[in-house]
Amino acid sequence: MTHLLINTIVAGTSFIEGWAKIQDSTIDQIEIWIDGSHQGNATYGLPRPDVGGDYGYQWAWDTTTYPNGIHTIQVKAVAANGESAFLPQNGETTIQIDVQNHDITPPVTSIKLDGQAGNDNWYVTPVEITLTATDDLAGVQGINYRIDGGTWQIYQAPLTLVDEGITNFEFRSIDQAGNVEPTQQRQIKIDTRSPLVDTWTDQADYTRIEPFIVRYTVSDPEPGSGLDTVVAAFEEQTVVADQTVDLFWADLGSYTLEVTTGDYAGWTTTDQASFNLIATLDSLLGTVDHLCELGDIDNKGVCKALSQRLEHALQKRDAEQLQIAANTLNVFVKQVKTQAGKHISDRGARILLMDAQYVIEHLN
Ligand SMILES: [Ca+2]
Ligand SMILES: [Ca+2]
Ligand SMILES: [Ca+2]
Repeated sequence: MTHLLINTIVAGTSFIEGWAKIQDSTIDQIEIWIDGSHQGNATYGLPRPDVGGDYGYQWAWDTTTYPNGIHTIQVKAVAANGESAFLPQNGETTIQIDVQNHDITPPVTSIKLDGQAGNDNWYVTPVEITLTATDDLAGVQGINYRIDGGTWQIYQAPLTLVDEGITNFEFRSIDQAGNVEPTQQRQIKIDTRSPLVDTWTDQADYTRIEPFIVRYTVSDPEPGSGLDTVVAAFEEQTVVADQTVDLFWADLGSYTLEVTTGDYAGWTTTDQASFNLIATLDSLLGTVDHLCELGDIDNKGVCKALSQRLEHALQKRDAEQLQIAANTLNVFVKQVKTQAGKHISDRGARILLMDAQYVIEHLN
């Protein structure tokens, strides 16, 4: 009544096929039973000229969804008149099939990175790399990795990456069946070094008639994450390198330039440089000249009188007649006070008196 063609060991998709017919009725359906349960119905009505008609059936069995090992197959023909029977093959209605699927799936490797995280996906410490692989069937044979396109290495234990900068880390596994995982790739960014900043002043002391030029250099050791921010502050004013800062109206005293720079990983470094703003007889003379240019001393006669007084003090100082120089400066102070708010602006008088007092105290 039937002929069941089947292999004894199968893998992947296998076909259960044969033929069936019944006298005095027609076949309604061909049921496929595996391990005692109805799995589906075969296609029936395929040409089988060898048995005289379209009595063939076929069922595509995807064995990959079944565990490896022995499974029982039964084929049941159900007729339109209600009769049904398990079809025999060589006298047996139950066929034993050994499913042995080949492993065609590569392993999957996962990566774990341990290090202290900075900003922008940078690590600020060396990074320990742990690779683990799992395989569905045959089992993992090995894990390989390589660094920046170098030679493939056999992974044996967690490794510590210390390379600064951006490292291209690749990894993959192979299973016992020889299936190779597509290479995975991970960028690992390490910056353990703070940026460098050096701030300095061209002179230890400045007078108000000298330009103060902002000086600093910044860099991030390479390879590294690179400089993200640079903030240079001079007396709460934001400045940039090589900028000239006008000190003309400033108070005498100590001044500090502070520069802070940060890299993309999050490291920051600060450096400071200080100088003193002082006055000298020469700077006082220059200050009078500048006040006259600015119009803060608005009378030529006053300009001339003040300048002559200071030149006199200079001569006496150079002659080491310091007391006379000091007396001359005291007269200068009186002249400034007399003209303050008249031919000398208030702000002009303020710095002249401040500087004259400083010079008197530092005459020697
Ligand atoms: Ca596998
Ligand atoms: Ca850095
Ligand atoms: Ca410095």
